[in-house]
Amino acid sequence: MKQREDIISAKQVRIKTLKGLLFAGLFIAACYGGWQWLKEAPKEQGAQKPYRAALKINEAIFSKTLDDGQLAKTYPVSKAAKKVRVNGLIGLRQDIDSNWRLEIIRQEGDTLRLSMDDIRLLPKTEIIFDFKCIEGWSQVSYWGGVKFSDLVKRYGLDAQMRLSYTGLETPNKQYYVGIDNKSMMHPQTILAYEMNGSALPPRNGAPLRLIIPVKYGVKHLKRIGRMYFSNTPPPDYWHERGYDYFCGL
Ligand SMILES: Nc1nc2c(c(=O)[nH]1)N[C@H]1C(S)=C(S)[C@@H](COP(=O)(O)O)O[C@H]1N2
Ligand SMILES: [Mo]
Repeated sequence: MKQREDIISAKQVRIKTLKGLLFAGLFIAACYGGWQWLKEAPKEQGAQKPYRAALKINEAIFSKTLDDGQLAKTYPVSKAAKKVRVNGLIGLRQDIDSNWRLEIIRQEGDTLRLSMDDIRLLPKTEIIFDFKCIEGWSQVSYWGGVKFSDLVKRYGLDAQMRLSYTGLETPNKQYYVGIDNKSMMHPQTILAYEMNGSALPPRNGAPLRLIIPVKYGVKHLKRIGRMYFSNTPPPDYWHERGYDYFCGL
């Protein structure tokens, strides 16, 4: 009898070991399969669909926080960097056209063309905030210009703002971004023509650049040439290279 019990338990041990191996095998196969699935999942706007889905969840959460009318933190002038970094010169490598105008495409075939003199007629706003680049640096900087929402009011762009997005591009179209209109209409979003109280230097985006403190640096397009409006997300340079579209803070 004793002997028989020993045989049974030895058998059970063998079965247990086999079961263990089987589960380990299945687990490894499942991990490998899951990884393959992620790797080969169809791409959506530059990222595998499952990753893009995760980014979309982020976007949903962060656009909610914006709903509270949240303002970016501001600083006293004394905290502003005297030497402002220059980062990203895509679309800025040619001379500024002396005939530059801000082109606002109200709709196809209807373009508003504003000179810097037209833009300076609007009330001037200043902001000092912590400018954050997605590459990991940040710097308190000081900008002056016009609130985008003031320009919308002055030129009656309400119908355009009822669409979901604004597209902005450099005059040569080499750099371009798309921005949700809720962020465009944020009270701290400005079209800037001054930095540290002086004329905006060419490499920081003269004659006119976007300053949008609720977004990472990538969206602060320098040397705006054209703006247009749509319900579908406009093409976005860094989004096409895998970055989050919303880029909210
Ligand atoms: N036209 C244009 N605008 C641009 C870029 C660019 O390469 N070209 N780079 C962006 C990035 S990634 C950052 S961090 C900021 C940097 O602004 P700054 O050079 O004034 O510091 O500009 C943004 N706007
Ligand atoms: Mo950046």
